[in-house]
Amino acid sequence: MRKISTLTIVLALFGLMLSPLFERIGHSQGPSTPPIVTPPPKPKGKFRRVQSPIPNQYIVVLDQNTLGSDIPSVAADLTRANGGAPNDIYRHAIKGFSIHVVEAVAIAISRDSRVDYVEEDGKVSLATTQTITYPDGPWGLDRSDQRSLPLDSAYTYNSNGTGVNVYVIDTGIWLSHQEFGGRARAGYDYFRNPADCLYGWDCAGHGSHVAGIIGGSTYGVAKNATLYSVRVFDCSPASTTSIIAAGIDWVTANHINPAVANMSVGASPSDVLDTATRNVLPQV
Ligand SMILES: [Ca+2]
Repeated sequence: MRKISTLTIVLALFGLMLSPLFERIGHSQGPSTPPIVTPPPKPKGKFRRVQSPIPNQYIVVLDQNTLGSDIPSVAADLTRANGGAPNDIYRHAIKGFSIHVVEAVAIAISRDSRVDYVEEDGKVSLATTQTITYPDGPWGLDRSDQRSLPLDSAYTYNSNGTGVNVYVIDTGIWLSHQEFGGRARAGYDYFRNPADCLYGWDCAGHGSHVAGIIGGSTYGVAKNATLYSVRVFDCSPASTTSIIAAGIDWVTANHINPAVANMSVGASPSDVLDTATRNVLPQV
């Protein structure tokens, strides 16, 4: 069972590479050892469980050829026939909707020919942030500009991210922080109304920390990038697959190129997150 501790969209590109199907061991000495053949994975069913499910919450993924404009009517049709009501609608990173129903209804919906699969909504947590004590400042910044060790106590760069839009899918950003110099903007906030003066603002700290690593004027890698808050965690370090998917969906539809998306979260394996991440990758 694979385990995802940190999921970063940029790095996820590498995670999408196919695992080798065959593995050979013990072939250099002595009698030859027959190759260990890993059987191909079993086809997944249309109702898919996750490691940390949220009871009675599901994400319905429709056939990816479904027109975005048809999704609300298909969702309404499916829930009228089986029960429940659509919650969030996804049109871009995935095609589908979230729903709060008992398991039997979710299973019934999964059997519809218009449905690709139904996945249990899952708990998502923030990656742990470790503070590194380093005599002359951030270790990561020093390390990011050199492949070989030892560290040279310097971060040398010839580009500062000017004109690049970075979407931080996280707890929001403390937009007025001096490290961001007015370059941080509210992009999306799952929890607050756009009219709220705190729309997109961070009340947990993680997203601001991440945004600082990316684009802080003193400690950031891209010191002049434009930072967009995509707020999918409220003031606690816990969220759900369906909410994260809503944030990725927004980035897929609304980003301005050239664009980079970063997501530093921990989640159990999820086809919904894999699919959404795969679909946002060519966009940013
Ligand atoms: Ca260095």
